[in-house]
Amino acid sequence: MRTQVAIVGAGPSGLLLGALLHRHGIDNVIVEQRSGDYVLSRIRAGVLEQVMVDLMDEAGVGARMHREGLPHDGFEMAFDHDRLRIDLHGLTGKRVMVYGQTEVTRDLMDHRAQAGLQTVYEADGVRLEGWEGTRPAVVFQHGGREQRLEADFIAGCDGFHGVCRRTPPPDAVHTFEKVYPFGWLGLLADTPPVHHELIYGSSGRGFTLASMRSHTRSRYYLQCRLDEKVEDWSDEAFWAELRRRLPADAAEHLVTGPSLEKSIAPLRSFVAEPMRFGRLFLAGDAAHIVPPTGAKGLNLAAGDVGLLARALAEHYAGSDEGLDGYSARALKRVWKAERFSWWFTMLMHQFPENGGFGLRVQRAEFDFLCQSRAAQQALAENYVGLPL
Ligand code: FAS
Ligand code: PHB
Repeated sequence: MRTQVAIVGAGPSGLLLGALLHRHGIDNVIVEQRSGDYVLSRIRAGVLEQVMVDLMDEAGVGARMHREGLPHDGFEMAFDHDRLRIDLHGLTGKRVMVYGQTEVTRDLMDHRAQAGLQTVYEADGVRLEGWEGTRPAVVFQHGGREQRLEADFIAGCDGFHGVCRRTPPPDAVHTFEKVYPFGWLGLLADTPPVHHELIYGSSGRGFTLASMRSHTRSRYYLQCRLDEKVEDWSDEAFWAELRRRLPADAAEHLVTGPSLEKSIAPLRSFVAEPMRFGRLFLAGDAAHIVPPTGAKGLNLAAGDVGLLARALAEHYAGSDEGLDGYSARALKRVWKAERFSWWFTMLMHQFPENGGFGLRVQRAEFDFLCQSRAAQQALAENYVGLPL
């Protein structure tokens, strides 16, 4: 098999890159280790920045997002029972789009199938060859035999646990990591959201996020200990704890119901540098992870993919300036999102190890946000997403 760009991973990064390359007339094949149903079953991000919305439109897959997505002009922060609305549109002129990653993935998969683009699902033992030279290849087992996909370039879009970042020699990859001492217990339910905008809450019992997927489907998160298991949490226990952590006037509107999905996600900040190794380019979670507090993970992945698609199009038009500058340019945006996601996580979560002083400093930061439009504007600019 041969193509121009071999993409490893059929998550949002790989699928969006494939769609953008197709728009530029660049042939590409995706090699994915799991089934399409498995990829669709993962419940993850919920908020899209304008950069992501624009890229979905550029890829020609934005119609359902605009039809069913919920444009949001702001969100709320709550410290115990004090609330502050961050007026994203008033402070930045921009808004965000509430539209689940599952739907983004579904739209991209449907587009890929309709365009007749090849995706190899359930590929085993994926490994990369020749990425240091000019004839890279992705080798894998499929249909009971070894297959070799030769390409001009390989895009490593295979997420945090993928093979691509682990392919170059360890001393060629410089990693930076911070692991947080808690996780997020998430629950999805067909119940009306508790509020028309997202509420990020910090209470003595821990962090809470009240989000949504539509006017009839809610997504909630509770900060939980790393030694907790999903089976420790019945639906009733989750709803009771959520009600205790939400501001009282929001909790009054809480509608409970059976969970459609419950999962615990660990939180980490992680960056691998550089994001290019010869003809191998990393994008999305393969290169970086942020704690989901700032709703940046999926959006950072989209930013990488937008830069990489343009750089590859320039290559085939005769210039390698974009490819040569890809890693440095992507990392500048990545580190700003890493900082914001870390800052917002440190502000909103409970860190018992920081004692009373830590609690007072968090409260002082919230009080300063309440009194300073400049501080709110800085938060809003980061939340709506920095320019590509
Ligand atoms: P993904 O991990 O989504 O996709 C990588 C793909 O590569 C997968 O399909 C995988 O099966 C495949 N793969 C892996 N190894 C392979 C191999 N060796 N060969 C072939 N294929 C391989 N972000 C937010 O903004 N908000 C959130 O609330 C949020 N919640 C999250 C919860 C969890 C549990 C996780 C893990 C992430 C969450 N994220 C969130 C971040 C998430 O949305 C990612 O940023 C997003 O999925 C990134 O997409 P990809 O880079 O495509 O990586
Ligand atoms: C979600 O709806 O899943 C979501 C929204 C905002 C975040 C994290 C997750 O910051």
